[in-house]
Amino acid sequence: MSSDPTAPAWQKSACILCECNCGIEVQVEDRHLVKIRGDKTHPGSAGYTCEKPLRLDRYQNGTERLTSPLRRRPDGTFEEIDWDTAITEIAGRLRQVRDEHGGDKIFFYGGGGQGNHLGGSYGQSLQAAVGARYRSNALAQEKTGEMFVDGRLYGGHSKGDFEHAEVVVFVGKNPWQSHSFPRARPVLKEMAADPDRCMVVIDPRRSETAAMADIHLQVRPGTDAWCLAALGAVLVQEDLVDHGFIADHTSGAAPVLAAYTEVDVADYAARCGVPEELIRETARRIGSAQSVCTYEDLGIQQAPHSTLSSYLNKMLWILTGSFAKKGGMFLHSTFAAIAGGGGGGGARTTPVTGARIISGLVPCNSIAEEIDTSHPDRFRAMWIDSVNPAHSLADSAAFRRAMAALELSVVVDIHLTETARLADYVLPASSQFEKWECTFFNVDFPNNVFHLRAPTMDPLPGTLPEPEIYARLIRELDAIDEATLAPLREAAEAGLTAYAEAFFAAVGADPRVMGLAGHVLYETLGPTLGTARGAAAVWGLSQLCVMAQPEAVARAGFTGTGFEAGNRLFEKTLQGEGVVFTRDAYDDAWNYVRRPDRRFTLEIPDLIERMRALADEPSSWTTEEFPFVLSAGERRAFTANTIIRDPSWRRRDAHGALRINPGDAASYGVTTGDALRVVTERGSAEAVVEVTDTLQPGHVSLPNGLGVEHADGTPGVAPNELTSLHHRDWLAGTPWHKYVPARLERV
Ligand SMILES: Nc1nc2c(c(=O)[nH]1)N[C@H]1C(S)=C(S)[C@@H](COP(=O)(O)OP(=O)(O)OC[C@H]3O[C@@H](n4cnc5c(=O)[nH]c(N)nc54)[C@H](O)[C@@H]3O)O[C@H]1N2
Ligand SMILES: Nc1nc2c(c(=O)[nH]1)N[C@H]1C(S)=C(S)[C@@H](COP(=O)(O)OP(=O)(O)OC[C@H]3O[C@@H](n4cnc5c(=O)[nH]c(N)nc54)[C@H](O)[C@@H]3O)O[C@H]1N2
Ligand code: SF4
Ligand SMILES: [Mo]
Repeated sequence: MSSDPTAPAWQKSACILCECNCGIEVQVEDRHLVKIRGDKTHPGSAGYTCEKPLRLDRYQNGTERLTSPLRRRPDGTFEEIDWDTAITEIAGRLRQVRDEHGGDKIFFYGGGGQGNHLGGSYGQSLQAAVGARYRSNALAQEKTGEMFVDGRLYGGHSKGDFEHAEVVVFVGKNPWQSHSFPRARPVLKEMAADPDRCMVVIDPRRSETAAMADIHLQVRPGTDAWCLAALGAVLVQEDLVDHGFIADHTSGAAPVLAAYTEVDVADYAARCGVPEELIRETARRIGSAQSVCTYEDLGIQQAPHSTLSSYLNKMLWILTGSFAKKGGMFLHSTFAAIAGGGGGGGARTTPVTGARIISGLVPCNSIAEEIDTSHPDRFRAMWIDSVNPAHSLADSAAFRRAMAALELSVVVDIHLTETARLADYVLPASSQFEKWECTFFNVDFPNNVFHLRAPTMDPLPGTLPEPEIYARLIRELDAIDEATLAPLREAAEAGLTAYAEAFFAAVGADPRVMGLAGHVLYETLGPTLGTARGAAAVWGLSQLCVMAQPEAVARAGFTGTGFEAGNRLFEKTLQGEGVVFTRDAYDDAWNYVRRPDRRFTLEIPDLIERMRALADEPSSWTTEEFPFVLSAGERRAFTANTIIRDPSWRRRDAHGALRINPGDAASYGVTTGDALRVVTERGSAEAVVEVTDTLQPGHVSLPNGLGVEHADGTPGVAPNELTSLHHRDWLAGTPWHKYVPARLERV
């Protein structure tokens, strides 16, 4: 412990590099995060961090920051303009698109990354102000298939109690590197060390997690649907099903069980390349466990049959009744929704191609097709905040063409990204350590945690926090009249109790207020919050959080009549520390099942039909021309999407190597450090090779987040120069980033 009285104070914040958002403490000197440590008092991470945040300063200081709004000149270069000009011109052009083509032609993409969702609350107000109807974000290239299944089965988001489960199944998930649940590495180590517990990993690659597992089902890439169907079939055919659970808690089980009865386990095992006996042994272990949880991620969500695989994955814990108990799966409370809800329901489709919209999100692979067309209903303008779609969406070239076809594009970012370089206007945001911030990745149970972070330093001159950017635009658009705002401002002066009465009365009187809620809160409650003005939206979210789950919030200590509990929760979050906002007992997971009878609805006819069709479908999509499977976008020790652009941040794997099996490497006469060319139907790129027997023959992988432009060079391959739009899930439209048919060439 340093007791140096001249050292800067430790300030509480959170890591922004993955959705865990581990609590950290930082010391700031001269705008730099000079010291960083895990925050032991954080209720979620309890002092844990991985190696990635230790040089987090490079996020905001490793790359030249944007410090002025930019406007594209006709010749494609940018000129700096002042904020007033930027706001007036952008508002004018948004109005023009709305008046000529309709507000629904203004498409919103992003609104938050791994650490910053607060700005998105105000971005929603801008959507309402211009009458937008279509939006999306990265979830629509990973989670929408799972959201569809979750929505149909029980209407909530499921997660597992990995810390206590007897059997854990990771399906296309490498938590050693990618985390995604609190204190992932210690939890994995405990599991691996305990002979009474069993870790199963389904992954074509011997990932770091697979290497510590008790059972590694090393499937052939893209064949998980067969593997998962076979596991479920053994449960059904060997009668390892929890019939009591099925009878008491589900409906529509019969057609599902019937479909499993038909599965030829030996044939499916052969298709996925896993010995039949190992599949049977695994299913028996799952079937005999007191508790099972599963975690599926990109290995199936960005691969063939992803939505079907999600369904079959969830059946493993449903058939064994591993829900709402210690070590099992659960549904949880939410502080605020990160997507539009109603995952399984709704029949909305996109205006041009008729793609299915899930949880309110346009499938990412459809975006370019909804813009770059002569169809009269095409999107004409795109608002892009906290994302880098020119790098992260499949087929970067197609996205670049789409951006060029837009009448207006605006990017809000802290850096001049690949996407920003293509925009008509670029607006410089303050970094996540320069403003109030939070995320809505609050998915824990039985105690769920929300963390509103205070700024650790002033905004970089020239930048603005998103709440202020959106407020200025919405004012310019004249979206709400002073007569509505003035009484709310007055009520806010009288305190939160008076404000709550006045706010909800205003919502009742004028439904537009709800659509513009973030903005209205910023304009009326905001001024009473001083430097925390950007946190005004959290007051509204706190109130909704209490209304949605009053008992669980009360158990967390936020009680009172009327709006009191919500006001207390809000005041607590303003302290800038992680807050347990709901407390549940395991059994309370049933409260989050959104069904009148609190039962799971097991039958999803489309998916059962596709499950049956597996029997006769091909289980390989490579060709003679493209015989390899490229996994484009693996999570490694030093990758974090494109959040840190400075290549010196990376302690290992500086070039973002192409991993390849020794036999394949030998056949091309290359060894570690040599180069190979990867060619796909969309593009080609040269990559430095890393020979490793963790990959099976015919399977190569590249990391995600590389190939970003930086003054010190652009190491690695931008993966989406190699991916195609048409490789996508038949139901959710999610891309096959993990299954890109490719060939290799000597260079
Ligand atoms: N270090 C680091 N951590 C991160 C991120 C990061 O950029 N870097 N990003 C965060 C984000 S946004 C996300 S969404 C998560 C993603 O987290 P993960 O999904 O765990 O990440 P990936 O490494 O992309 O993919 C997981 C595994 O899928 C395997 N896989 C490839 N093809 C197949 C297949 O056909 N079947 C199966 N079963 N497995 C397959 C890969 O070998 C890999 O081990 O990570 C988060 N955490
Ligand atoms: N081929 C392939 N493609 C993939 C994947 C893959 O595995 N393979 N993974 C996919 C997945 S799972 C994901 S989640 C996406 C991630 O890709 P994106 O959704 O595009 O997100 P990021 O790369 O994290 O980009 C975040 C952006 O936010 C900016 N930023 C940081 N802080 C702030 C801030 O405070 N305010 C604002 N306005 N901006 C800020 C950063 O500078 C950066 O440009 O990529 C997807 N694309
Ligand atoms: S697990 Fe994620 S949030 Fe936690 S320290 Fe590592 S990168 Fe940051
Ligand atoms: Mo992601």
